[in-house]
Amino acid sequence: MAVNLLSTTGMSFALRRRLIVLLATAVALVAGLAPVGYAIYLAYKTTVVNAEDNLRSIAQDIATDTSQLLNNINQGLIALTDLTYKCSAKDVSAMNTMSYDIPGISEIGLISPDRELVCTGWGPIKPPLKPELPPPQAGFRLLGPLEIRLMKRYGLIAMRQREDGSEIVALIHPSVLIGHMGADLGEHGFAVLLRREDTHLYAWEGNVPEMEMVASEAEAGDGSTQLRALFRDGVERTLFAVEVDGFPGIYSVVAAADEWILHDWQRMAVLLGGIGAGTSALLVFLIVGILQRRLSLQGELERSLHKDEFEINYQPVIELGSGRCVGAEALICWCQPGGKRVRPDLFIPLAEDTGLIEPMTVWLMQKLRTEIGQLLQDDRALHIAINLSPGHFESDRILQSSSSIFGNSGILPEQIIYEITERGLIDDADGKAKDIMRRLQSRKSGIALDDFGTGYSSLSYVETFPLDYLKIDKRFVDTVGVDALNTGMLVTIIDMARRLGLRTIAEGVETARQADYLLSRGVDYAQGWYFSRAMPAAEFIEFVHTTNRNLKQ
Ligand code: G
Ligand code: G
Ligand code: MN
Repeated sequence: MAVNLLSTTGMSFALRRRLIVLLATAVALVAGLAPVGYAIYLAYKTTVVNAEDNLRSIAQDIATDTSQLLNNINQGLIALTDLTYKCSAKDVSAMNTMSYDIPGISEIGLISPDRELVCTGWGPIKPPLKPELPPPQAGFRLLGPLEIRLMKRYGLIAMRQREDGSEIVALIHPSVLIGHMGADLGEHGFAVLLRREDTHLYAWEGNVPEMEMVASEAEAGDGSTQLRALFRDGVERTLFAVEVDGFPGIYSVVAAADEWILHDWQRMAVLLGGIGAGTSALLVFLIVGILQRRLSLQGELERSLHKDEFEINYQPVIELGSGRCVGAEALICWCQPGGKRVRPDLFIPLAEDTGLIEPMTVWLMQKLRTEIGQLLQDDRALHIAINLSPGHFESDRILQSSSSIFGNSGILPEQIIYEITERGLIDDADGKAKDIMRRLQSRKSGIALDDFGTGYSSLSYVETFPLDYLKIDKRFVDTVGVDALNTGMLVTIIDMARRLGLRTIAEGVETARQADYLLSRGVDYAQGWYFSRAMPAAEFIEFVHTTNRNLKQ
């Protein structure tokens, strides 16, 4: 019977499944990565701020140290104002003492007004040297770095002009400054002194490439200037420049490339990124795993319905007074290929959630029509009970499908009992469910309340809905002869049903004692293993015949 049962579900299952998995994966990725992304962003901000503070304070330290050093040298040169050109022993000794006393000075010399080096701490220079020097200039100044040929090294020269035009020069070894600049600034970082007019570097460490262009410049407070500059080596650097106090135009400059500034952050980002990726992967794994399982069960359910892999088991219902079989409850059963049977309580809730329950019930009605239609025609006293779900009461479709399936099947509407379960809550604010039940009843079908006493609104159901039967749940039947207190509940339920004019069906009857007790209390019908298990149609038909034939004899 290949009806298109899937027409109600719209989009193809495979497509929907892929979409859901994709969506869940995206959600899991976002949930796992977003917090980590934010943490990485915050860490980035903090790292940059810290690194810049660090660079600025290095530049300031160097400026302070340099200021002190140059000040000392300047003071020393001022103290030597009465040196004579004679280069006497006294002159030489004064120069020597000075170069020992003042850190940073490695040599002192005297340049005559006609630009000749006449005297040093080593003694008179004979004949005098004529070094290449810039034109004289008043006060203190700094030159260099110049290559000092004697030493084959670079040095800085501090000069101070005297009133007669002569100059005292001090040779400063740059290592003094470099010592102050020993901070580790990474492969592309450096610390230098810089003179504004000629952008000349006074002291350096490593290779200092020429600056190509300055991208931005900002006063960073504390008298320091922050720059972003591209250099000839193609590396962009952040620089801080601080003017050396007391020596206008001379700057302490430190520079570092991003790789140094972001070094710690990069390590942290890798770590956090790993954690985030791990979390996401775990989430994706879990969510997709759960979905796959659920979706695959759902998918299998849909396919099975197509392939007619379901069966109906009929559980006989016995009239307690006479022992007659008055019909059966139709229970759907999922018999997977390979003989595996799946219990309804595993797949019915899924079918209810996915709306598949409607085509399943349609299938069940069609199937029972072919299987026991003849039996029901032959014995008009027989009933068949069909389980409905809360979803069935949200639209008129059950009215249409039942009348079209049973319409001219030979099965009379009064032979059908619809069971509504108490487990799923029917919220009937608009009276829709009640209306559907009334219309089923107007065809003379019966309405039974299933699982009575197991839900939270048993009494409100009884009050709200137009019922014909009450099915007493197995757990009350189980109390017979065992649990006096709850037998009280059983008695109460039976009495209540009688007062409301409802016929009673006891479920899960397993012993003769239970059956006798229920009969003595006036229960009308019973089903359960004491009478028979649920069974396939052919066996059920046989069961009806033997049970009822034996009674007639
Ligand atoms: O005896 P068994 O374990 O098969 O019990 C089946 C349970 O599943 C019953 O509680 C019954 O309410 C439910 N069930 C069985 N068949 C159907 C069906 O066709 N539709 C609905 N909605 N429920 C069913
Ligand atoms: O539709 P309903 O929810 O009443 O389904 C009854 C459930 O109880 C089914 O799972 C069925 O297999 C089971 N059942 C039916 N009769 C007996 C019985 O006598 N004893 C036990 N233990 N289970 C039963
Ligand atoms: Mn039932």
